[in-house]
Amino acid sequence: MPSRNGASSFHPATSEPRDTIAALATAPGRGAIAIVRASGPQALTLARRLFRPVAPRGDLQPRLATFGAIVGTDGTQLDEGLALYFAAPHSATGEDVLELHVHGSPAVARDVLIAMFAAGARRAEPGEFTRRAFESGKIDLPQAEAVADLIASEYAAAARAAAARLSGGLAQRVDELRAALEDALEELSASLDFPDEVEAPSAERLRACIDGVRAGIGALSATYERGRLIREGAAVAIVGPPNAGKSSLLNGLLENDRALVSEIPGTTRDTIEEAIGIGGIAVRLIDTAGIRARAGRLEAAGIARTERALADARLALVVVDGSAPLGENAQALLARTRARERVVFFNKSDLGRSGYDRRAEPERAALFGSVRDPASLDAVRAALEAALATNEMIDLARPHLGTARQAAALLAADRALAAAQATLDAEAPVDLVSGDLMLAVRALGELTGREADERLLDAVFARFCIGK
Ligand SMILES: Nc1nc2c(ncn2[C@@H]2O[C@H](COP(=O)(O)OP(=O)(O)OP(=O)(O)O)[C@@H](O)[C@H]2O)c(=O)[nH]1
Ligand SMILES: [Mg+2]
Repeated sequence: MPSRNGASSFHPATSEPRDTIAALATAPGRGAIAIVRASGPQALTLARRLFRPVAPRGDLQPRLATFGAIVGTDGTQLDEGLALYFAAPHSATGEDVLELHVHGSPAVARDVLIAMFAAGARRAEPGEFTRRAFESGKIDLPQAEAVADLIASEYAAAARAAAARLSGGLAQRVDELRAALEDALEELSASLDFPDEVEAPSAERLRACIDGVRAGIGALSATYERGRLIREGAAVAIVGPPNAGKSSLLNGLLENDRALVSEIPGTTRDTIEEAIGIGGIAVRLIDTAGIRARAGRLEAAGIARTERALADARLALVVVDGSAPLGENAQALLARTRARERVVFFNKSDLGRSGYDRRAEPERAALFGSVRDPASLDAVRAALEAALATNEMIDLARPHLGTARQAAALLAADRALAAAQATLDAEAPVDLVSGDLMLAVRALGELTGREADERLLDAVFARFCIGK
């Protein structure tokens, strides 16, 4: 059955008839509506038993919402709501699908689900709806992974990237690379089968093929690195001398009094981490103990953690007191963060500006303000956003990798091709590259799901929630 991408089924259909699965499709808890969904050959049977349309000719039409009563298997009315029926193969799973939209009470949703079980459905496993969509060829494996990522994404950038991957393209690109290798393999095997009639492909021909595929793999792999910021977010370490206002800045950016603030230098002893979204990107803000040269033992332990956080951070947010002349701790910290990516904030503008006015040339672009002024907080947010966005974005319109699994599959393919290249470099007989080419073909097939075995699929779909 052709999917919307024109790809054929990825997975051989099992010969045994499938059962019908059911689960709550909306988030658990109270809401305006709850949707209980079933997929499988019994979907229409469930509708006949559990749904009574109000209109006289209210029989369920595929893809048309019908209003009526939802009843238990004993005929008790559970709620009023909508029934939506999708006939196979024109549904998300490729199977018959029934959705019952009821009022969003956890009790009603649970009763409707139990009624579905009583009428013959079985509780769906995590990700089983999406898995059925994959197995019926509606989506490929990277698209299924994009569904999980889209649902899991908390910030706009990650959601947009997952949405872009949902519309496909990666599997097609990988298929092209795979097809090039399969062509070469076919030529090799024909020359082995019919040595008198078919000439073996030349080493040059194979080399060109492998080079081309490795270049394609390299381009795709680079998108994984570039997507790191979107996937994992960025760690931003707030560092500065004691009492500069680091914890106040963390609280201001979070709009929440998360960290203890006091006029006593050395208030923060341990690093504190909180996530916020800045410019649609997940940012892990890390408040740290103030850095100063002469510190007691406990404070020194805190400073050691600060140093670690600073070393690991994607970006340093350096906070100093700009109201007074800079002390030696501030000067030392500014000097040693000059070589790295950072945002410098001269704080406490309400108290004076002598520190800011006498700042050194490398700090000319520094921000000046007060954590008590919302405009300053906006300026810090904007500076963080600008610093994080620089050339770390992927082109969402082009195929790009989304998961570590996909990156690992590409790496495996590339390793096999590197080995094939080494064989050619050693001027060995060309047919000796066959094994490595086959390994590469297999790894690429695992990426798209065309050669995925049960274990791999179990691992992919275990990441999903129930009902998806
Ligand atoms: N007037 C004024 N006071 C500020 C400003 N920012 C912070 N403070 C005060 O400065 C003191 C220190 O603030 P904190 O946020 O605890 O400073 P810190 O950098 O986290 O200090 P340590 O954790 O000790 O390293 C507190 O009394 C704050 O209220 C500001 O912009 N203006
Ligand atoms: Mg603090």
